[in-house]
Amino acid sequence: MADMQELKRQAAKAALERVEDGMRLGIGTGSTAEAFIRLLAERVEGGLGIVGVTTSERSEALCRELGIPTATLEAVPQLDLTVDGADELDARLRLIKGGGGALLREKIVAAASDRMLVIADASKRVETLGDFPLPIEINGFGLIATFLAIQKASRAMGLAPDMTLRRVGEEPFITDSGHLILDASFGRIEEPEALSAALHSVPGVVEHGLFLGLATEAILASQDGISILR
Ligand code: ABF
Repeated sequence: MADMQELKRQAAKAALERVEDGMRLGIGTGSTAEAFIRLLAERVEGGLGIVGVTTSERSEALCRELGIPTATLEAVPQLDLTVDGADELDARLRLIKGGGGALLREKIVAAASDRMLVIADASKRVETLGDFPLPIEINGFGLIATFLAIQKASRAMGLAPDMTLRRVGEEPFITDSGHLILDASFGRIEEPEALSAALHSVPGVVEHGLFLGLATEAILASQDGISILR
């Protein structure tokens, strides 16, 4: 029986079939994306020519270590394909991302790509988003005011999220872009589009982990094999 890491590797391996020579490739973050990076490195060593734009310092460091050529999004602002993991996805390819704290760059890179391919083990597929706490990246200025404004905007939608500031030990977690993250447990998010708009209406919110209308395909690996969602 394949363990979780092996399932992630299988999804990553299937994703490699979508990668073609000459592609400008968005490269995700997280353990599934790392499995993809490791397999990609083998192909690059074998002669595959791609340029990667990474979504985190962590993935950038791994790509460099493994010899995958990378460029900044400033240098390569339009991408052919992004391959990234997710924390949850529904049947309409709506996602929650950001458990790894890289949601802002992940969203910018996905939006700059013609296609976004999600790779995950099949346990990430849910009927309704929201079981996984929604990461909300916020500016450090006015943290409490932003917290209260998010509560108010949520309440106006009939939602009462349980929100906590993400920490590493005693210290607040700081994103690659220097912001903070609130993890907001909504339980069920029946209207992701409306919640997305409500969160974007709060000035201190930099970005949130609802990825809507960005993913074009998902490769899900389970004990029964690979399934594709489009
Ligand atoms: C990133 O890594 C995320 O946006 C998501 O939070 C996470 C998925 O983690 P994993 O691949 O380790 O399950 O893609």
